[in-house]
Amino acid sequence: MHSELQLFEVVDGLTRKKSFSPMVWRAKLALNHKGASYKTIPVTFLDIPVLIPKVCPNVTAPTVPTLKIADGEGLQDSMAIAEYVEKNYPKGPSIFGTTPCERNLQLFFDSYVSTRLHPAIQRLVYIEMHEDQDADNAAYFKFSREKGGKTLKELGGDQAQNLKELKENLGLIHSALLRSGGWITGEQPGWADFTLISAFIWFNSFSPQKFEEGILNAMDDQVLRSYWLKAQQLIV
Ligand SMILES: N[C@@H](CCC(=O)N[C@@H](CS)C(=O)NCC(=O)O)C(=O)O
Repeated sequence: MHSELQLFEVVDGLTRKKSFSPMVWRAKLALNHKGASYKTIPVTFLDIPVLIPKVCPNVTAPTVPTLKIADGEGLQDSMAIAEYVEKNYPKGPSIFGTTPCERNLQLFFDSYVSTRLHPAIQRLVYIEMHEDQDADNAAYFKFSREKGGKTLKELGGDQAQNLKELKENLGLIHSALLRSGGWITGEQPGWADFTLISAFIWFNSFSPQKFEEGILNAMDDQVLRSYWLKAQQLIV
């Protein structure tokens, strides 16, 4: 059963090589952590609603990540995928920790990353995400994001303010890393780390310069840079 796992991941429309979605990366880091063997299926934004239901007909409102877990059966949602590998690959280190307390704190951290870092990162990369698409995917991206009436530039807002917000919200993460001296979850990385690293991958994929300024150089020490360097071993 395990050998047929297929992970749909969204890639940029220009090179079709850059896997950038933070939610896909959460799933990939969880699969890798458990040593699960899987194949990645790169798709562009426009491929998502066409290709995923073809392979996984049970997925009616497709998004990435989707993991094909059996013939015709897809599992949607990064958290559901992580839960699936945690349960089906009992060997190796745990993703969520071994006690309800560890799990709960990691989910709290997940919420912190999703609500305190993602919005500012999203505003910082709207333009670059659009620029890195081919014409059709660029038109889709612009149309879908501008539905609410604001242009991509307006959605991006004040870039200096976004960087300021990011820095403020990184403070607690920086303190946690300083205390742990390693991963957020201690000696082994876990779900909390996967959420943080995935947000960093997304940001760095579209704007290495703003990532350098907004994350790596946000604090006066090397804590975040060392963490990012350490995370490279997981990004495969
Ligand atoms: N909660 C879901 C989020 C899934 C989701 O929204 N994925 C985005 C990419 S990060 C997507 O598929 N977007 C398709 C689109 O924008 O057309 C998860 O964690 O997997």
